[in-house]
Amino acid sequence: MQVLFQSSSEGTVPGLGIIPSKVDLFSTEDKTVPHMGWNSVHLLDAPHGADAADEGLDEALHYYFVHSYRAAYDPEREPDAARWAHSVTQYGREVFVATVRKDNVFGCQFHPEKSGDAGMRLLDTWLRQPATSARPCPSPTPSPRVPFPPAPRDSFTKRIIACMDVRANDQGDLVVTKGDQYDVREKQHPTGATKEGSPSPPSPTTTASPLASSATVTATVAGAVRNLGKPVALAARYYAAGADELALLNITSFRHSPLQDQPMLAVVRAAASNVFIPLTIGGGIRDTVDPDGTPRPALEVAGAYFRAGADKVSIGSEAVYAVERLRASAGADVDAEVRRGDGSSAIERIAHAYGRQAVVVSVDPKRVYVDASTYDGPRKDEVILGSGDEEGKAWWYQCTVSGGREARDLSVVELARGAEVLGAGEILLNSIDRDGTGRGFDLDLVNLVRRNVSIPVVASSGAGNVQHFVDVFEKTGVEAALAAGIFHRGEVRIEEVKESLDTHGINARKTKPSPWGKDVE
Ligand code: 1PR
Repeated sequence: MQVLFQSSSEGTVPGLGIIPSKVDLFSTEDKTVPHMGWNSVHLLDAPHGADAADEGLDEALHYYFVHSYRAAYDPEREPDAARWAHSVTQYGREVFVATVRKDNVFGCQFHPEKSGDAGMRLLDTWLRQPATSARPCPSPTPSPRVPFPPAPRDSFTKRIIACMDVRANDQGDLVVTKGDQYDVREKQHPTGATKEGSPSPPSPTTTASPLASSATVTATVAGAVRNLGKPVALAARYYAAGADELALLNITSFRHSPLQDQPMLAVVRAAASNVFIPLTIGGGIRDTVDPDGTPRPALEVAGAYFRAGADKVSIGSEAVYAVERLRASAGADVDAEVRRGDGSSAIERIAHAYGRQAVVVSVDPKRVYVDASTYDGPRKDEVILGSGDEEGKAWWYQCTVSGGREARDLSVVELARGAEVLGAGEILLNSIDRDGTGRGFDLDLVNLVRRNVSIPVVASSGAGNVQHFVDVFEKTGVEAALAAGIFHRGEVRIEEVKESLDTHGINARKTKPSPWGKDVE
């Protein structure tokens, strides 16, 4: 859609100039940028009585947006451009063009192919009625449009993300696993129940391929990798259940992850052909070398995942090393607001090629307990004083690499800020202390990171019930919440989470049953 405009402050190359207006960066005054997530559209009155609703858009549904630049909707100052506007969306206080329409040209700012059933409906309408419902535009005497003043609150929703930690089990099959504080090996035999009250798994399926259609949970053996199902089948299940986004993390990729013969690529390809919501892929996004000695730069690895159907790549360990280098090169100026990388890190290279919205930095922090009365270390400004059942304790958050195995001399605040400077578009904030515990998100950690960056933050680790999602959205300004274990074990359904958010007045995307839903069951 943006290429139809005259120009964009995103770059210096002119647009096609068909729409007489320019595209600009969102203001960050009242919101996080990128605008990343699900929002609704407001259909404008079409000239000459054409019915915008016939064009496949539905004001009751949400569409997936992910962008930092937008075409403002300003009918008074730019009536010629506004004549193209077909629907608008509000983010924060800004109202911008969501779709444009003239004759048989239709462009949209959101991603219909990632907008679940709502997007499928739109695409279906376009394909069925290519030019027959063309608008007779431009009108010689433009009809006045109903102005769309910013509402007190936008319709941007909080996102619920289902995460699949994927690794090969001891038989070499790629399975969805789940750790307790990152330990993914079974501790007991032979019940298979990983937690009291969790469903007993059915028969063992130790030889199935990662692309098998069954999401079956397998029987367990002490010491074996915990197996909670097949990634593609689980992805399809969560899509049908109304997940807003999915994350697939290859959790052992730090060991060895040649691009050649990478089974995760096949998983992503298979998932993306059935699942029409955003997919984040993580693990092993770094410079690597294939067994035949061919170097594979991180940008090429990321590109392979994008071509397979990923929308975002998530970078863990490499982000820590990149921020360490950034801080070392900044020297005494390390805390200055304006710092820039040298362009060499994977974050910078991928963000430059694909846009910052395509780069997530996955953070694996761990608490370091200190004595608050005597601690005078470099992270004293980041020390959290415990309350409630943690009264009397104090700690700061240290970053780790290699799946939590190695702690680094970097705090979570330093990493998050550095990642934003380098060009990350989102922070996926795990907590090793809370992972798999079901004790709820670490709200201190989430608040700490949320107030230190202006990009979206995804809270992860510790969700044990629906109230934990309500708490994290009500008590922090976080944009999204991610869970794994409770969804995999069937203890909490995504639908229940959405209903509970709705009950508490928290914007959540509602899904409607549709013919497209059947494709993924
Ligand atoms: O370092 O770029 O190769 O990326 C490796 C990625 O793998 C990182 O994103 C890292 O977080 C992840 N990872 C590595 N080891 C583990 C492990 O569990 N042993 N998993 C791991 C991280 C955290 C979340 C989890 C939430 C929610 N798992 O993905 O899903 O904590 O869990 P819960 O709801 O059950 O509490 P690189």
